[in-house]
Amino acid sequence: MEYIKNRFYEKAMKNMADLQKLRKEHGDVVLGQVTIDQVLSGMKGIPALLTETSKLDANEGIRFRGFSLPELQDKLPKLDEAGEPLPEGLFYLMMIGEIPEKEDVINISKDWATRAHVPQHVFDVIDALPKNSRPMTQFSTAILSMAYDSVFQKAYRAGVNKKFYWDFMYEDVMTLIARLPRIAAYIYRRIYHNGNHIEPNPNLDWAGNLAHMMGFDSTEVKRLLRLYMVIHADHEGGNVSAHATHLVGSALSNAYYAYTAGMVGLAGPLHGFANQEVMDWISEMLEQIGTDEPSDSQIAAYIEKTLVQGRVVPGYGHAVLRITDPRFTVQQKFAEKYIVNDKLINTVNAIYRVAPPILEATGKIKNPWPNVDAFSGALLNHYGITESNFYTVLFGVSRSLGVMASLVFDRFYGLPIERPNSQTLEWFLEKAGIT
Ligand code: FCX
Repeated sequence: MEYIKNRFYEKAMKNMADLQKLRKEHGDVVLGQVTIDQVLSGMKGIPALLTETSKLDANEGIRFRGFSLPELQDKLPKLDEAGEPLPEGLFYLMMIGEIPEKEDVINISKDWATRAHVPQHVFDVIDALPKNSRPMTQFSTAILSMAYDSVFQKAYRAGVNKKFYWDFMYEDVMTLIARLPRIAAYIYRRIYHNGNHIEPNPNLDWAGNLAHMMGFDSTEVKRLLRLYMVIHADHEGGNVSAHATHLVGSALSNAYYAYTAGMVGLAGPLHGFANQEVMDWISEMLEQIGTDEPSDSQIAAYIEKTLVQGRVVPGYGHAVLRITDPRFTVQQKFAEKYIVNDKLINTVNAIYRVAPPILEATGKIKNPWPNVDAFSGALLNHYGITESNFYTVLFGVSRSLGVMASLVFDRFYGLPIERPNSQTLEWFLEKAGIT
């Protein structure tokens, strides 16, 4: 499938002249001021990264190469018109910058199917871990164990010219993405189905095959996982998983190392692990209230209690967004379209009615609205994927699409090693005129 690589080259090459001009002739343009508050609040709002694949607007949500999620649901190729778009199409869009034809998407499916073979040693590594080690630990360890296969690393050691780095990185990225459904499904079947594994079906699409290997062959689950893989794929460059991948990649670490770094970041409860936390928090609430159909006032009281305990309400708030996350809304609409009267989904909707004013009233939470993680668990649960401590692995499989596409851009653009400046507390105090 060389032509996708060639198209990427042609498109990205056009940007190279602009990038070089920016660096050579406009490098001294001032982008803004940096305040102490920005540094001490996690570098929020500082334009510090170049990321092509998607852009997040605080008041509108994510756009992939200019397209919003509802636009992509309409425009990206689907296997059947009533279904959801294929994540392969989103990957094409992020890489090339154009909506693909159906043929392009099918070609990516085939390309990934031909690369999907996972070496035996990866399964051996997974099997060597305790069965009760966290799914994200097993997933990250498995990815790391594939670094051995990196063609980028081999090429680098063989002394390849730096202008060809991206080509080898592209090969690693495509292979890594292709293998993820098998690895994720292997971990799922190992932990929850006594190691009763299901072989891949190379005729299926990437997400469809993941559903199949996890043990779900219905149209409904395949449709859900295709949507899931699209909406979690990317959220511009500054989030923990994307930034960690980019940072580690900037040391010319191979794609397996860089993606593992992203995944161990995703495993944190303030990031991708929030999708499990939401489920734990809701079941704890239902258990304490003693019903699976809580009233709005019971939910309100539980939220207040959570805040008093100094805990976060998982699935709510965001470092950038200041509205209901469109990824939440897309899932809510999916539920409205396909699901009738699911008690857990009713509870998620009730929390959405009740939580924002309470969170807003704290006066400190900048975004009282739900994020992607507030809904995803309830949908998976509805279709029988009930093992919530596996959910972050699904997030991780999807996130590969964005962070790995970005890694190819990073090497194509020849972005340098990342090395921001750090200062001591004394320095900040001096700057503030306190000492
Ligand atoms: N519940 C309780 N307190 C919250 C909160 C929530 N949902 N969201 C923010 N806060 C608190 C912060 O903890 C912080 O408290 P502090 O001043 O005592 O330290 C204060 O409000 C200001 O935080 P804010 O600037 O609004 O938010 P941050 O950018 O610091 O953090 C996250 C953003 C997403 C980490 C935060 O809203 C949070 O912890 N949410 C719950 C966890 C979650 O859902 N994470 C998933 C996010 C995302 F979608 C993803 O990556 O998957």
